[in-house]
Amino acid sequence: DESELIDRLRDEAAQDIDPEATPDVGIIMGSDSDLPVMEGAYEAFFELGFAEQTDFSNPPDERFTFESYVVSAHRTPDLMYAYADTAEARGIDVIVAGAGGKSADLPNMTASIAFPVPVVGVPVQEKSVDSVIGMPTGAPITAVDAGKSFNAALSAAQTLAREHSEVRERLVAFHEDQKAGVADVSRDLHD
Ligand code: RP5
Repeated sequence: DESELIDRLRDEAAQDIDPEATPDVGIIMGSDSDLPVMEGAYEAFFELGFAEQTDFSNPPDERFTFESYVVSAHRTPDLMYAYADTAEARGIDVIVAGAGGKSADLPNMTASIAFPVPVVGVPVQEKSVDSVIGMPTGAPITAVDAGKSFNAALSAAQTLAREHSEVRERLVAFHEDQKAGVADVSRDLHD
């Protein structure tokens, strides 16, 4: 339940774990009903060779990993606070946070609490955009357009790529593949 999860996050934050053994990215979303939209983030990370890591004590073979949780700003505000507050100590380098509705506060509140860990916000619907991006000066968030969780993951990977050349190489390969795909379609149109 919520308090067990909060205790686990606090416990993990207090452990002296090699950051290479902890998830690099945290994907969080306000409700499991956000999952169909947030699937794009998982898809992008898998495409870049990331694995999902559910357990600190049992890291997968892949070097780069993400974790994911449902965290609601309004139903579980204590969990939201604990997740954001422990992110840096738990070795999370960047957070992808999605929320929907008109009060899509998970990304923006997480960005404020987790600072300086960067947050890429995903407005799950069009009506969520203002809530995700409308931050006051001094409280930054980076955000993608409504529903563009795939891009949010790419953006998060770009942040990691500044420090990890392996992630950079994977992004460059992705970009090249994408260019080739567009060029192929273009040629087909003329055939
Ligand atoms: C938001 O409320 C969530 O991010 C979700 O998009 C929306 C509706 O949640 P459910 O009522 O479907 O759980 O906080």
